[in-house]
Amino acid sequence: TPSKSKWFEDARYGMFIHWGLYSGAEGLWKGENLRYENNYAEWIRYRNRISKEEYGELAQRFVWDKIDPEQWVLLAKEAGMKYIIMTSKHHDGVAIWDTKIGDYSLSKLSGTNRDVIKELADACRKHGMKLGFYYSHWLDWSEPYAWDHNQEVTGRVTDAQYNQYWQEKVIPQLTELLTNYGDIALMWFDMWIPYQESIIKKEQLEQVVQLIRKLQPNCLINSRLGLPTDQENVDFETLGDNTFSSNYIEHPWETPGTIAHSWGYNGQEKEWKSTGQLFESLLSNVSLNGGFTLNIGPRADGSVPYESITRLHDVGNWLKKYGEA
Ligand code: JFZ
Repeated sequence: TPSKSKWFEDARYGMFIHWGLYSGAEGLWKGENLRYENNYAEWIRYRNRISKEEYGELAQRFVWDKIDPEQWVLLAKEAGMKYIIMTSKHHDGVAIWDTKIGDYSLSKLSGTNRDVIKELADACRKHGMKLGFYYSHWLDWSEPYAWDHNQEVTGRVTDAQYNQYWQEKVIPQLTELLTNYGDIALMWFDMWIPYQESIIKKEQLEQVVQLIRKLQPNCLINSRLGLPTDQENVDFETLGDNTFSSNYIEHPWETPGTIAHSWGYNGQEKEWKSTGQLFESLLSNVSLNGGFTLNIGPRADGSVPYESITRLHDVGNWLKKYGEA
């Protein structure tokens, strides 16, 4: 294993944070949550066919006096986690940082001068926490030339149109994320089909790899970028969510798992995993040479639900007592 992934293989346990405009919807739109193949709160725009403009109004629900990313870092530390992966742009296409690429960002929609990604990056540096970004490259429901996997919202696009989205949004936005926020420990992409079955071209994915290697040589890239794991350009494998591997895997790997059912905050959440289930994911992965990235979904005011805090503390207290230092 190349030494740049050593920290990741030692870390084993990290925090995933899903936080975006969808957090303000809390899993409901005008009292409704339409049925779909998944019931994820962060999919509300797609599921309920909300227009880009109306969806943007959710930015008014963010409570800036209360939002404090340092609290997420402190919670991760208490929980015994060694890295944080933050959603910088989810499928809804909204940039959580103050992007100069277009005006569809949380900062501009809210009319605030705050850049939550900057604040989080500063807090991570202060507390010695590794920081990575989730970036939805494949899907972007806010762009007519991007993609949703059923082409129901964005419509059918040509290869040339898709490449325009790629060159004019994906590459410049990734450049910002990899330039303006200090050391980025990893980039977590999210395409769960092989690129050959998608609209994405191999060259486009390789362009992303080259960009990351140039701007942040130590930054790790996960396998959901879409390129095969057995290649130079993927540094760790991301297995299907909430699944465990049943056998030892030599190369670095993790599974993402969410503490509830949704990844983003859902006010109607009913499926909280038990602390025992969380231990099971963590310990079985670690015993097979893998890691566990446990997701929380803070509210639009930045607060973390009590159900999450208690579970994180329970695991963290056990790690303090029995975990490897
Ligand atoms: C994706 C997203 O659609 C979801 O909103 C969340 O961000 C999650 C981390 O990633 O959902 C997936 C993708 C792949 C699998 C499951 C959920 N999978 O392979 O089992």
